[in-house]
Amino acid sequence: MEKSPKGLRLHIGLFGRRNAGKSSLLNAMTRQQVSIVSEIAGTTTDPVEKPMELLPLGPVLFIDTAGVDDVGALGEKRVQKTRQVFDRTDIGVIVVDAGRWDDFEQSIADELRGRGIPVIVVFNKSDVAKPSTALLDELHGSNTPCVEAVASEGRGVLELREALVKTAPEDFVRAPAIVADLVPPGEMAVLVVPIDMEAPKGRLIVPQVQTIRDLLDGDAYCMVVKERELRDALARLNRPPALVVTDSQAFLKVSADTPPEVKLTSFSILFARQKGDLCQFVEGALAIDRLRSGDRVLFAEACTHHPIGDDIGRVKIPRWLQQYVGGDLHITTVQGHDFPADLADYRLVIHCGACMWNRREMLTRLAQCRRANVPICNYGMTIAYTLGIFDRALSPFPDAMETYQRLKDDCR
Ligand SMILES: Nc1nc2c(ncn2[C@@H]2O[C@H](COP(=O)(O)OP(=O)(O)OP(=O)(O)O)[C@@H](O)[C@H]2O)c(=O)[nH]1
Ligand code: SF4
Ligand SMILES: [Mg+2]
Repeated sequence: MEKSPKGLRLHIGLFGRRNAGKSSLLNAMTRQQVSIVSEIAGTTTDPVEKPMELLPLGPVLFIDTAGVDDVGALGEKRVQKTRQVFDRTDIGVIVVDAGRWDDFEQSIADELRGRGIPVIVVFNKSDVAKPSTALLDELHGSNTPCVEAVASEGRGVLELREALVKTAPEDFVRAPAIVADLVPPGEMAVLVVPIDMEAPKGRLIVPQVQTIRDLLDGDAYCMVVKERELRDALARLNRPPALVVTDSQAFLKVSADTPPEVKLTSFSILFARQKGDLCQFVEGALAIDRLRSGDRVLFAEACTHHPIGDDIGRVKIPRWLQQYVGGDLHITTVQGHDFPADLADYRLVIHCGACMWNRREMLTRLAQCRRANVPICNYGMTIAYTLGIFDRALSPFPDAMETYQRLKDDCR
């Protein structure tokens, strides 16, 4: 969990006056007693660093600082140390004590902004007092994300996580490879591309093209076949490919035609990893087992294409899912950037591969689902799960496999 070098971590500085609840917020975010909390102002004297994996963002480093409203000789040293934290902060979180925003908070905000560091304001102790509307309006006016929290009770943690995902500089939301890390240089991947009614005329679709490009960038190579020719094509190779990637719709046939020792996954799962968080989708897949007839399921597609015939998101997956559940589900479909603000009614969200989106948008949706406590899965993983080939489809991804095994064991 703490394998990433410190330099690659997103550094999140927690600033604010003494006793505002900075240490309480850090403990709530990490769900550990990392930093000492007390009612005595000035408890934290030196910056406290805590590396953690903040899903879905990745490795981060929280830096809890001493309250910088300190005065006096000792205070000055603390102020100095805290100010040094500005130098290594990628995102500054200003923790506000019960709505109190004075020159002091304003000066931290100015300093951070002056350095080009994005700012998030956490209005802590919102059980005691809330910020004024005028202040909120002003902060919204300057596009500063604001979060209400009661850190001592863990409230506001998910909202802060979401704000961090939205605010993180682009470099930190940079996507992992599509496939190049799974196929070493000089090795081959076989891509299975059905040419059916849904295939556009005269070209391949974006995920297929991007996968080919990523393999070439990684000095690997590939063979592209339709599912009918796969068995014959594999038989011609004098050594097995490093990976087979199929369109999800051909999963069953491709799984049957690919020798068990060859790793197999789908384009949709590759993109689920690149755009989002496979482990959260694994949790979502396991939620399929808890679905009951009549439950509401939200299907979300990033593109606004017109569905045709046996459309994957409109017809096929709903059919497989209902067969698996053994009853009718109440299915709603949304497209494009429309996504319900209130997800509470849904038992599961099933998302397309989001290949046309940037990672940040997908991560924001994942954070939204997590906050609403609604599981989310994606098309490819739902198909693999309902068809009973989930283990196989996850075999190239050890982290996701581990999450799957752990959650399965927890369910027992
Ligand atoms: N009512 C209420 N109390 C809180 C909340 N968050 C923290 N506290 C309490 O406020 C006090 C100070 O919390 P800390 O987390 O130590 O504050 P800090 O900002 O780290 O303080 P220094 O390290 O002294 O700068 C403790 O008694 C906490 O239990 C909250 O949301 N509501
Ligand atoms: S973004 Fe979604 S709907 Fe659009 S092509 Fe990719 S997977 Fe399909
Ligand atoms: Mg503290």
